[in-house]
Amino acid sequence: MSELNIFLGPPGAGKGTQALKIATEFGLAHISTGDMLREHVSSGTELGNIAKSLLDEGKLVPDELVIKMLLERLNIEDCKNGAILDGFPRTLPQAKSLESLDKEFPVARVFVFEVNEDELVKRILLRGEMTGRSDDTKDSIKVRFEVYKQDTQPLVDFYNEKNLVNVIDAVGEVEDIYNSISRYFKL
Ligand code: B4P
Repeated sequence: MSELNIFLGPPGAGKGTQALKIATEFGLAHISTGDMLREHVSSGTELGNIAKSLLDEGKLVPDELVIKMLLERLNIEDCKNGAILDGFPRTLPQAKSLESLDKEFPVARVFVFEVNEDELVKRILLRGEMTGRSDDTKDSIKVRFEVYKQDTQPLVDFYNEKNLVNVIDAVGEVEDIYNSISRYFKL
């Protein structure tokens, strides 16, 4: 049995930053669907060609494609000790796809990152300037926030009903936020 830990939160909330640290410290696989999709785009795969314009516009890649990609990833050896899902699920159908894996890959914890919108915009635009990431633009941010509210935020209720949610105040020093998450892995 390999436990899954879901990192849920709006764009720029710091899911990727914290997922990398937690995965490294606790020997878990770090699965970022955003990173995986960007790799497909840069290697020009069929999935990458479909995903490119959606990513740039801040829209979600179709569920069936992301679910297939994720399920294949979970079969890789490094997931045996458990994994952090960074940016998956982002929709109800994606969350339901995990329910069918419950015996082998149960969802153990869900961390909901809370950050106000002004701070998110600041972080994302700064990252855009520093890395040139093609979806870190004003137009795309607006769409990404709308998509988050409509498609992803309902997952908080979905996992609350299962008593799996831990809310994380994700404003402040990276190290302090890390400490508030890592304590759940030491219980
Ligand atoms: P993601 O790659 O998941 O992008 P994100 O939500 O913007 O990033 P994250 O919250 O991880 O922020 P980060 O740590 O980097 O998704 C990109 C796109 O891929 C989506 O829009 C969608 O198109 C597609 N996609 C991905 N998954 C999908 C799915 N399941 N279904 C369909 N489509 C999918 O932090 C942001 C910035 O803040 C960084 O620069 C960081 O250095 C900084 N930062 C972090 N912590 C900070 C702190 N405490 N204080 C100040 N700055 C901080």
